[in-house]
Amino acid sequence: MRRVFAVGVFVEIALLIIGLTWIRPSRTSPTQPLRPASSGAPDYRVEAANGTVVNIDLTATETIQEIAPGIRYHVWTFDGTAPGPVIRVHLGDTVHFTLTNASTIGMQHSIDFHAAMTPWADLPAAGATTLTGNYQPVNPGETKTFDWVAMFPGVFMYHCGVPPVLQHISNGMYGAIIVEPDNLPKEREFVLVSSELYPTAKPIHGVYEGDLTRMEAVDPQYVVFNGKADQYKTTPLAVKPDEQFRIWVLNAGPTLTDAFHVIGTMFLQTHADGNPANTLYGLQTYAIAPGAGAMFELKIPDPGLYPFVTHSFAYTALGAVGLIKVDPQAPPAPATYPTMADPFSAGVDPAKPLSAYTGKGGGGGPAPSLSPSPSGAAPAACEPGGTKLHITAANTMFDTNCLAAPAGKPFTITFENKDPGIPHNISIYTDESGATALFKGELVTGPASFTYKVGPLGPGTYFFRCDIHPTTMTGTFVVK
Ligand SMILES: [Cu+2]
Repeated sequence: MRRVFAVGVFVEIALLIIGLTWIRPSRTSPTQPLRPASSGAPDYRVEAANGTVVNIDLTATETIQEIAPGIRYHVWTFDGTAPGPVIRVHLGDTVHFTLTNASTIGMQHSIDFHAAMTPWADLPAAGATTLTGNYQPVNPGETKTFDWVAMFPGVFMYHCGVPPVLQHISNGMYGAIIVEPDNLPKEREFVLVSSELYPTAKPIHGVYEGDLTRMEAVDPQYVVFNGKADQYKTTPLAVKPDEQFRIWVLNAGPTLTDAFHVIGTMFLQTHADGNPANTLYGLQTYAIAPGAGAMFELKIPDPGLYPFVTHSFAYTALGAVGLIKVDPQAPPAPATYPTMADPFSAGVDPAKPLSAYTGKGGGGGPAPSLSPSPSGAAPAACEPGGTKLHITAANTMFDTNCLAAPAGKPFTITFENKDPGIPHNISIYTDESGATALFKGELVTGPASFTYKVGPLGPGTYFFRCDIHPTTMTGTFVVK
């Protein structure tokens, strides 16, 4: 059904939204002083590191996110939300970056910073069969660390670059990094990351997966700001009349252009890719290509409601619309800078903490450990009792730590998930590293039961787990 933008929707039950995590880098080892302010036109870059070293850690993992009211989607993420956290550094800073791949589904992931200049791959040595380098894939359970220097100011995309990149980006593996130029005036700010979403026609046990065929055909079901359709209709961006404010916009795509427009006003200044050296004045609409950004300065004199949209109207109705509420009663702009108190949601289902899905706090708790869990390592032995296996999940635990099946015969596992709203599955791996899957079960969101059909396995002692809770819901899988 097409959702028509109408005044009536503004009075929908107010959405509770949570603030998207901002990465506040821990600043260490202040090194050289910032370079002297230049005279004349703004500089568009620095030549070398001249700021501080900032530590940025991202964890790639998959979880469930509400992408439109009632639509729960299996997102692939950085740090548990799509988009991932907004990263903010200063021009000239050195980013000491670490990517941890905590994939729950055995997936390789990687990082690509548009704000960096570093090789996609190292020059291959003679006879090398695989590429190495900063942007190359990281295996599940592994990390990669490298340094880069923020030499250009602006708003830039970061994303996973593992093929098919279309799939990794469509499923949520992107975010914005702001490289703050020197002497940026302090103002109220907002960050909007636009993207398309391509869920399958039907959910599996209440959760939609990404549909690669739709991604390839550019048949999005939702076009969104900050990961959830229409969220700023109910939670407008509030500013005061005549207050100059700033919107950083990053278009993550993966494929559509964001024709960014605010109905009822004009852009005082538009900075292509957010670089103050690229300034345009008095624009109505600005086309932001996939993988590009812009920074807009606005100042709206008259109180009222001003929708922001993509002016590609086939897509506006898919969720790419929100409101700027110009209101004398708007809360004062935060005194500290950068301002982070503005409505800015990653679209995570507010009814459930992120920890319900990943065991990881939404506020950035410890990343899930991928080392073999004590329970999985416990010597468990059980004997095959036929080809119809049963297992139950309740309170995020399995009711057994051992399952057994006869060798060389197909079998079924009837899985009952008693945890309301929590997805679990069962997958079988050759060992506790989870690197090689023998069977991967689809997610089942409780309360529900489902019977998996598993093909014949050779004799051996294997490992099973829930991929969403890979360290706490584990056991031994015996085939003999
Ligand atoms: Cu990925």
